[in-house]
Amino acid sequence: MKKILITGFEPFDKEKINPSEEILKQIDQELYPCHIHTRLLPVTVNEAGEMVKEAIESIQPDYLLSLGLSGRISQIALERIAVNLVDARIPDNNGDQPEDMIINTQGPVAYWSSLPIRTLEKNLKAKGLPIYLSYSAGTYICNYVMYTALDYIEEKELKTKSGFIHVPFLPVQCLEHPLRSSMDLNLLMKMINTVIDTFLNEP
Ligand code: PCA
Repeated sequence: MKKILITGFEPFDKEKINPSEEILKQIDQELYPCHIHTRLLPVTVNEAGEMVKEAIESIQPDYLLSLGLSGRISQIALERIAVNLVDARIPDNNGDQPEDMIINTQGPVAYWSSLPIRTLEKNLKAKGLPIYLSYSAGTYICNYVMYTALDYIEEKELKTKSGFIHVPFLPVQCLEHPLRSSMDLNLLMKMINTVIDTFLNEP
């Protein structure tokens, strides 16, 4: 049976919830003919990278899907690229705010997502889900986790395919952000189900 690791993040930046954490809570492992592992990551430069590496090492998943919130998007963003940089716009949950921090001084400038992006795009659009291909996961903790995971997989020569999806605010969060877009959790769960199906249908 295939092994899929899905990560989400704790709330950050004054938010009380993070949709990526709510998605992890809703995942019903019984529904899928595969092993689903979930990990909730802290929004900290110090810990998040180490935690994702430990999870990859202990689980050795076929797929790693990392999820995070972007309050600036109105559609689900399939991230295509992770850059070797942390340049934090706001402090993380430890109060750290790195500027121009190279994640791995020996590493490449960027990694492509190794997920089947075009198949995901096709399958998600076929389900009527509003998604787009994104060419920047930012320079904060989400990009940091995406880069760190791909770099670790490369270093250890693992077969794990790995990538990142950013999701918008949940509707309740927009009470505090009236001009921002949101997406219902049911739609986000439809997205997760389609992504998992896509992984399971890959050879
Ligand atoms: N989003 C942030 C970090 C945690 C999260 O959910 C980001 O886009 O970097």
